[in-house]
Amino acid sequence: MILVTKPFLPKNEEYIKKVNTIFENNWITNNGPFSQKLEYEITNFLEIPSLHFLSNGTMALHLSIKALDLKGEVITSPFSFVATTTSIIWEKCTPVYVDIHPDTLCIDPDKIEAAITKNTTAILATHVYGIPCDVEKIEIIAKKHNLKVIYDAAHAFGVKFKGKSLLNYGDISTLSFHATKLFHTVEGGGIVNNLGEKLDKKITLLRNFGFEGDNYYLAGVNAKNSEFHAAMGLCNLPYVSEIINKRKKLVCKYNEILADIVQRPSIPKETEYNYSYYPIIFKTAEQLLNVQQVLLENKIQTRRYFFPSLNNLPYLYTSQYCPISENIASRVLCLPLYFDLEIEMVEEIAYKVREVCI
Ligand code: T4K
Repeated sequence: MILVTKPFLPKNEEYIKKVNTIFENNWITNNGPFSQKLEYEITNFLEIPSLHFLSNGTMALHLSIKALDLKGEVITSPFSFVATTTSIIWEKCTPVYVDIHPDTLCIDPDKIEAAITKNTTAILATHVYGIPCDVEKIEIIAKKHNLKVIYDAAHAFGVKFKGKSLLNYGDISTLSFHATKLFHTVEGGGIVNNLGEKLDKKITLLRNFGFEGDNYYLAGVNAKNSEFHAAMGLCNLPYVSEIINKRKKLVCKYNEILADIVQRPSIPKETEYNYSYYPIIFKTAEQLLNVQQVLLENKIQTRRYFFPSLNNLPYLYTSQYCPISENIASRVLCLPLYFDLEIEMVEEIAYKVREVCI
């Protein structure tokens, strides 16, 4: 079976060497030396102010909402992984969906202002597939209406926009270091805070039950990660550029074969992209289902990232209409893309897709 993705793994002995050090240190979690080193290395690698290493990308979203003390309505994208919405709901805020732009598939900034009410406190938008949201327009709107901005940047590790890390835009960006991501720590996530030291301190407390020594400052949670996870991150980080380059080659090959028959989201100018997924948009949902079935019969797994459009989740209190997102979500399919994938496999997959479509 060719899977839709496959975790990158470093050389066995590189990881074992780090595990041996963990055994020697006898320090296995709670902000140990590898966790601190990983935070330092990622901060340097991505050129960001700092990184809070967390248990996963979902906790990164939860802690961001808590840290900013958000209440009321949070404007968000209907086209994302479900965690973007569930974090808003778990934090007792109301998700208000603003439809996406049909080219980038990110929230459409020109539709945000119409959704702002007196209860709106923030915008939580996803750089879906690592494609930058229109961060400049969003910043202007947020400033005008005094809103906080969180970017769900789970897919955006290594993406640059206008020469700087995409994570440096907005008040906070959240990352996922899940096994399926191009950089991973098995399970893991991160917060990049652009609002300075005071908020950094709050996030550090929130991650660790809200206490320090004998002082209990606020109601925190356990969102720490372990030394074993950090060790995996330290092993994987040096490969990130190679991983992105390989993905780029695979994506170019897919594009070469498929460009004239399927639609693809567009990457804004001045973006250094990371090739984190390979989504294609079919003419109809029926065509998508046909292709998916044929590929499956040929032992090729694909995924409907992201379906359904989140505004249609069955547990929402109100129904909100996002026609573009609903339409795209019904027609978008991600093809296999990962470091170990051979160019010949990409050719095989892409020609199968072609066969069904024409
Ligand atoms: N925000 C956004 C925008 C996100 O996309 C995500 C997560 C989050 C927030 C939350 O971050 P985390 O809390 O997860 O850190 C996957 C991932 O679990 C999830 O991290 C990811 N986004 C989402 C888009 O996809 P599934 O349920 O599709 O994963 P799963 O287990 O079906 O894996 C996909 C394929 O990968 C498998 O068919 C085979 C392969 N695989 C997977 C694993 C775990 C392997 O070969 N080996 C493995 O160990 O959710």
